[in-house]
Amino acid sequence: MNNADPHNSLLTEKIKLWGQELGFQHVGISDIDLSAQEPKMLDWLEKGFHGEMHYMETHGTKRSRPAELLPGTVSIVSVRLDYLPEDAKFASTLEQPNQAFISRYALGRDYHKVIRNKLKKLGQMIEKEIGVDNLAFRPFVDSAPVLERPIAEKAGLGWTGKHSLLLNNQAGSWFFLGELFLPIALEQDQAVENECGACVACITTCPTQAIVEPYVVDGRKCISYLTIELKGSIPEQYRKPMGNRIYGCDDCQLICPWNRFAQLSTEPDFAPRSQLNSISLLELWQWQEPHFLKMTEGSPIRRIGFECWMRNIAIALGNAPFSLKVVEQLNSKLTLISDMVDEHIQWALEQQQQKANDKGVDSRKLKRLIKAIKIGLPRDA
Ligand code: B12
Repeated sequence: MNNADPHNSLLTEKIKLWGQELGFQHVGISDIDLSAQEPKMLDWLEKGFHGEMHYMETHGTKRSRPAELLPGTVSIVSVRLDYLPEDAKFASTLEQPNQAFISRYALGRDYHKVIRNKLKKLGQMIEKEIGVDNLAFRPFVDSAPVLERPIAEKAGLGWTGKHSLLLNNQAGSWFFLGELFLPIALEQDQAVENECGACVACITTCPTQAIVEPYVVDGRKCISYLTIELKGSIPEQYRKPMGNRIYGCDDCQLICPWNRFAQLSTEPDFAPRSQLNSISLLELWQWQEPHFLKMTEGSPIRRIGFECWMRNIAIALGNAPFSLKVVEQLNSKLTLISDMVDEHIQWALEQQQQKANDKGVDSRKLKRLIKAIKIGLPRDA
């Protein structure tokens, strides 16, 4: 380290260059002072907005005090990795209720591994440059107690949108964040201006009204939480608004005007796998557990496990237009997976029967239907 240059300007420049060479679209640097965020974070937890994401509360102030997580940390390198795949047409699946909608971020390889590997390389390049063995650096992506969005905001990667995600006026929000904690003083970047203005599109479009005030998401209401984080039964009031969203939700980003400027990902690992950008609900419903594990290998989807996957698809099938095929397929999985999934199948069958009634399905068809659903439904409809 250079005493004449306490902020290591040259090293800072090199880190940014190397970060871009490794494939990150934006590299920024901040200090570790998150004291302005801490009360807001504690307030969010106090209100219970984390629901069953107990990992959000178990680490105390480590999340808002980076040096408690990694002692000696004085600077944080924040990185942005765009994930919007080239074949971006699949948002149209939201209008096709027999197709499955999976969040754009989850179509390719698990981003945790992709970003962590790159950040580790960046740390090793810094180690080599300054000639220190075992430099106390650590890469983080999502899975550690780190306030990633506020850190990236301090590092100038963008501003916090009203949906609570980081937005950039040249890149929208379709990107992941990652950080490299470092025990070295570096030149810091400046935060940028908030450019949301009077726009409230993300707030009004949210299917479950999860953005309870500008910049604050009640996690318990967010479809992303309900389909990915929640392990048990999905509260009934959210099932219809889920539509065909079976893994995460992108509505607050799809509506955001800044995403007109989103850049396509150049990362081959984020290209859609297993045709998950264009696949029918019924096809997914027929996957047995070993097939699910095979098809989601290396994907973030695998993390939710087969039971929650089937729970989510059951709801989407309940939301699909009435069809005998759907009713038969729902029935065929009853008692096979778990009580929790059965309860969602029953709900889906009720939705299907309701739609059959509304459609005035003719008696011959209805007979076949009732035969098909005789194990599954209340008989009063
Ligand atoms: C928990 C979590 C969730 C939860 C809770 C969401 C939330 N808003 O906290 C759930 C499961 C719902 C979720 C959903 C999604 N997530 Co998420 N999630 C996280 C995680 C692990 C922690 C976020 C956190 O700290 N929350 C706690 C609260 C306290 O933080 P907060 O919302 O930022 O709260 C702040 C605001 O309330 C703010 N605030 C309050 N009042 C005011 C007023 C003003 C004026 C301002 C500016 C701010 C402000 O202060 C609080 C404290 O900083 C991060 C990764 C990480 N380790 O940081 C990823 C992360 C935020 N998620 C990410 C993504 C991609 C998503 C989804 C898009 C995935 C999907 N498609 O389904 C959705 C988007 C939903 C949404 N609108 O938030 C990315 C976001 C990238 C980006 N561009 O910003 C992250 C950074 C992961 C990553 N490494 O890339 N997520």
